[in-house]
Amino acid sequence: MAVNNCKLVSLPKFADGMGALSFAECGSHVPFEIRRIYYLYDIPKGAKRGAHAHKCLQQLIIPIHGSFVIQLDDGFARSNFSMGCPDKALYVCPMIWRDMSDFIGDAVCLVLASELYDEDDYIRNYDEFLRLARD
Ligand code: T46
Repeated sequence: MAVNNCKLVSLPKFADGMGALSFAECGSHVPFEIRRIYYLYDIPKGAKRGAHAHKCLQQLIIPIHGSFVIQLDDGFARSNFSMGCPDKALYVCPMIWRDMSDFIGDAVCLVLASELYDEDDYIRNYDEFLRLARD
């Protein structure tokens, strides 16, 4: 899979003097059935997360609050995404290494995932990832 298969997804936004509302629906904005959600929060300054790839998992990453940077790597090319708008999500396909950094503004990262948690789906060694990705 290539980083080109990962893309920013614009979510609907309804804003008025009372605040804003965004949503994501399977089919329209989420290209998989959602089997799990999880969220990252209370992230200390300077923290780095990710540093792994998934063999099968698909995800939609939504910056609910604050901002952070995600670097995606398919073993050949890399792309950086600055995530800071709650109505701009990032779809990440399988076999993409991700590094997350620069969490600021009490960042909260919501993730919609296509599968239940499975440690066997993780590739946590970068050399192993490169070998598999380039095969
Ligand atoms: C990604 C970024 C955005 C669970 O028990 N269940 C879960 O659903 C998850 C996601 C994690 N865990 C456990 C496994 C680890 O012991 O929580 C611990 C930290 O998980 P992980 O190393 O996956 O955390 P991050 O923040 O580095 O990465 C996660 C996702 O795994 C990853 O796919 O894109 O959030």
